[in-house]
Amino acid sequence: MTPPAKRDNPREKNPPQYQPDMSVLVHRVDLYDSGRTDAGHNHFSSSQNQAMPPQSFIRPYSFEPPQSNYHPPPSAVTISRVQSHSHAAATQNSQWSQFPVVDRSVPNPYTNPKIKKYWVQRHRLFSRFDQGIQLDEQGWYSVTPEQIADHVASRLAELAASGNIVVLDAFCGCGGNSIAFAKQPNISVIAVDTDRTKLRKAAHNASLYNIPPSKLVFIECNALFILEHCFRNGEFVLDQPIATPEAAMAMMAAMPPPVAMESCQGYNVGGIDMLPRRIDAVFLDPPWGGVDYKIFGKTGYDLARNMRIQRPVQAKTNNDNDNNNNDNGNGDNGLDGFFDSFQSTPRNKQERKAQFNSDVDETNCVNGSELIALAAAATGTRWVIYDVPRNTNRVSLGQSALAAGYRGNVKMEEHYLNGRLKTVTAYLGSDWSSLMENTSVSSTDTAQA
Ligand code: MGP
Repeated sequence: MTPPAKRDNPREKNPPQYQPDMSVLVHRVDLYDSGRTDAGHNHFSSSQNQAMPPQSFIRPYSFEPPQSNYHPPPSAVTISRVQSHSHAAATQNSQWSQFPVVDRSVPNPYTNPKIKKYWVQRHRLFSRFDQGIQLDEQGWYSVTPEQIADHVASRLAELAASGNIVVLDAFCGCGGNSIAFAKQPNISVIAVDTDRTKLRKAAHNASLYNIPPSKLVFIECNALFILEHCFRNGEFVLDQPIATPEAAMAMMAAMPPPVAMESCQGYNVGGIDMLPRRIDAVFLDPPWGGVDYKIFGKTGYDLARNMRIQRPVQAKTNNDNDNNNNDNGNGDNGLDGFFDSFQSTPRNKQERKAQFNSDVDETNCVNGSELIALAAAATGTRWVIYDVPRNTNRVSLGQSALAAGYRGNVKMEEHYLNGRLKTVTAYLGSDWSSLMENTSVSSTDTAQA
């Protein structure tokens, strides 16, 4: 396969002669509709590899409690492309070669024509789609294709190697990633979403994969409340004394109203009273702002500037809020806002950029960089797995990781399906410097100063 074109970047010719605070290690994983997996593929030639910097340029991983006044400069981050030896061998999962993964045989039943591109890929999203998978329209565009979700879940299972762990899936949606995590023998899942109808669909979908109900619990709540108030260093703290009256007031103001508990296909679906005493890892697959995320260009999506997650909107009355409330934490109050971006007449790039996240209440949200800090503080392990847009600026990821307290290195895994970049996942909270044996500095992102 032809190597991807690289922009001329002076840092490639003159690799940095210092140890950066943070190295973003970019690691390509190739997955195919045939089920072939080529994890650790490196598309740079050996001559480029000969120009690689010494391993000592990468600091080992560590974590320091974040300081509120620390704003890491772009120069604190380097980007390196890595190849893994341990996963370099191709493997084959026969399941994927058994059915047409891109399937045009059944016409798209949805009235919205934009669903078509996802509809033909429905077996990629869920191999058991034909058994009755349920998705809402938002689910169609945001669910992680099953092969990728399984791959990410297997990476977390590897991290956990010696023990059983609990992962909090903060933005569960219709359940693609939660199901993949729960398939792993050593992972249990707390699946969170603000929208109960999504949780019901996720429970239904989990039942199609025969996930034992003991491994998967569904919580209706805004994930920000859980990350900010319910867990600290992995422990449940909502019932602990609160340090200051101000913190107590903030917590009380954010406290979600009680919600009903129900059983869906044997799975418990309810409120924060069902949270466990401990979580080990946080998985983040948040709303990126709708399908327009690509307007920021190939490497232009900045986590701090472009991602907005809405905090809970309070003070709803019983009349306008029931179990099916539409505050989905996306800043779009349900599907309407999102589908405006699907259905409105095409706008020029400038207008689309200006419109991006325009319906979010800027006084009541966190950005995609702050989200990392919240998740890191909630876990004891600092394991945070973060699905970010494929055009995420890698320097912005490195800066966000530094601001959250991470030092040394993070891994940014690029998932290619049939040779085409589909999704990107960042793994924070582990030392990846061992991946650096065959490395080329390949920084093409520029800091969004
Ligand atoms: P895509 O970019 O909309 O599709 O989403 P595709 O087929 O690569 O687009 P094309 O127009 O370039 O051909 C690719 C994948 O990204 C989806 O399958 C989802 O897994 C994920 N994804 C897309 N969006 C818009 C979101 C989002 O807002 N949030 C999350 N968490 N994932 C998303």
